[in-house]
Amino acid sequence: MKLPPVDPALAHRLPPGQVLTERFPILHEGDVPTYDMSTWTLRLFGTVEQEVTLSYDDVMALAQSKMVCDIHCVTRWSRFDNEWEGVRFRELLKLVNVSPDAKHVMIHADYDYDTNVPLNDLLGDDILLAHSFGGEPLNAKHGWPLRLVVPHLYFWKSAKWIRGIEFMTEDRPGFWERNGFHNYADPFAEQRFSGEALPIPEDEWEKKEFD
Ligand SMILES: Nc1nc2c(c(=O)[nH]1)N[C@H]1C(S)=C(S)[C@@H](COP(=O)(O)O)O[C@H]1N2
Ligand SMILES: [Mo]
Repeated sequence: MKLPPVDPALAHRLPPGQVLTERFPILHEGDVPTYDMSTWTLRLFGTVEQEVTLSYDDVMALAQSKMVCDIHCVTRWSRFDNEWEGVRFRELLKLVNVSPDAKHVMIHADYDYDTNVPLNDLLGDDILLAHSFGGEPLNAKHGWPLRLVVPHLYFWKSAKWIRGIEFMTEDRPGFWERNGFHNYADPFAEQRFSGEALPIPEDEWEKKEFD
């Protein structure tokens, strides 16, 4: 499918090598989890003074924020103006006393997914643990009940179905970062791979499920 060229007024928002879509592709490894929300937890651990385990009600009782952002997947699709609602990542820092030498974070998600992000990259207004998208609860395939959204990095860093946040003094690679993808993943710098380019067909994402 040939997509129309991007409106020149919006072109600066499209990173190099990306194609704009209005659809919302669904991409993940493994199955979509189902949860009993009475037992669902989000665990904050690692280099913290006290570990905390939050219930879904605990998460919903934290300050709620809305944010609109563009998203950029390494498989070359970008989608503009996505509306999210949830809890800012930095709100969590008030719950655990993070050690001053914690510089990195590992996001743990179902099933067996993880991704690493520098702590500094998670402190902005636009970094959310999102439970809603476009004014509706997230659907199961896009990460309900809770996903991270990190707009300024490729979308694999925005883990769906998050269950744990580990604060770390040393960096460690997550799932895609161990499998040839870039450790930091800035889409505007085209940081797709850690070494040689991996063979991802340019139209692969068009064959995925959408909604
Ligand atoms: N738990 C989990 N989160 C995940 C993934 C995954 O496999 N498991 N895939 C990532 C990748 S590669 C992308 S591009 C986005 C896709 O999010 P979407 O399905 O809402 O478009 O989720 C990310 N989060
Ligand atoms: Mo992805």
